[in-house]
Amino acid sequence: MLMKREQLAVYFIAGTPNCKRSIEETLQAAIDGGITMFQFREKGKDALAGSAKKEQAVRLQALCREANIPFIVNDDIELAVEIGADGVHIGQEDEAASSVRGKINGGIVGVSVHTMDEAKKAIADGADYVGTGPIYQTGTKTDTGPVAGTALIKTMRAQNLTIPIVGIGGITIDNAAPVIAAGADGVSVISTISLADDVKQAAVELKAAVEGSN
Ligand code: TZP
Ligand code: MG
Repeated sequence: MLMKREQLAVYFIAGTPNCKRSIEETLQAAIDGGITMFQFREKGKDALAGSAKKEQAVRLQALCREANIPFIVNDDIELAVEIGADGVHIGQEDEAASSVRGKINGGIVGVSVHTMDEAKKAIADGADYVGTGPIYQTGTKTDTGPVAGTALIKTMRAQNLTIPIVGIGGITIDNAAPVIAAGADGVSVISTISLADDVKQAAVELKAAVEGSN
C-alpha cells in the first residue's frame, strides 16, 4: 500500500495495555470515528508477546483492511513481515530505515526523529514519514526526551523538508491545531482516543480539529 500524506491526519496508536475496553472494540470505534491510520504498539506492562501478540495483530489488521486504512506495526519488523502489515514504525534505537525498507517489500516505513540531523538521515534512508515529539507533556510514554513543542516541525518545513510529518505526545482535541499549523500533516495519539469515554466521538472531534486547522 502506497502512503498518501493525508493518511497521517488522525493516526491512532495503541496496544492492549493502552485501552479501557478491548483493543478490538477500541480500534473499531476509532475507525468508525474516522481515524486515517493505525499503529499496533504492544509495549510495556501486561503487553502481549509471542503468538498472543501475533493473533492480536492479525485481528486488528483485519479491521484496518476492512476500513482500508494502513496497519502499521511498531518496532517488530519480524511480525510485520510475517503477517504482511502495511508498514513499520521504528525509533532511533531500532534498525536503520534503509535496512528495514529492504525487508518489508514496498511497505510504509515511519521513523521517530528528534533533531534535524535525525530527520535528514531518516529521509536519506528512505523513510516514508517521520514522527516527532513529545510535542506536549505525555503520561503515556515515560522514557521520552524533553517536551519539544512544535519547533522541530517548523524548522523542518523552514528548511524545505517535504517529507510527511506527524506530531506525537500529549496531543488532544484542544491542542492539535498548532501542530498542524506548524506544518505537520497529522497528529498521532494514544490516550486521547484509547482512554476516551466515547472513543468514536473522540476520533470525530480530533479529526475535526485537524481538518479545521488546514
Ligand atoms: N512517543 C512519544 S510520546 C508517545 C510516544 C509513543 C506517547 C503518546 O501517547 P499520548 O497518550 O498520545 O500522549
Ligand atoms: Mg522503537
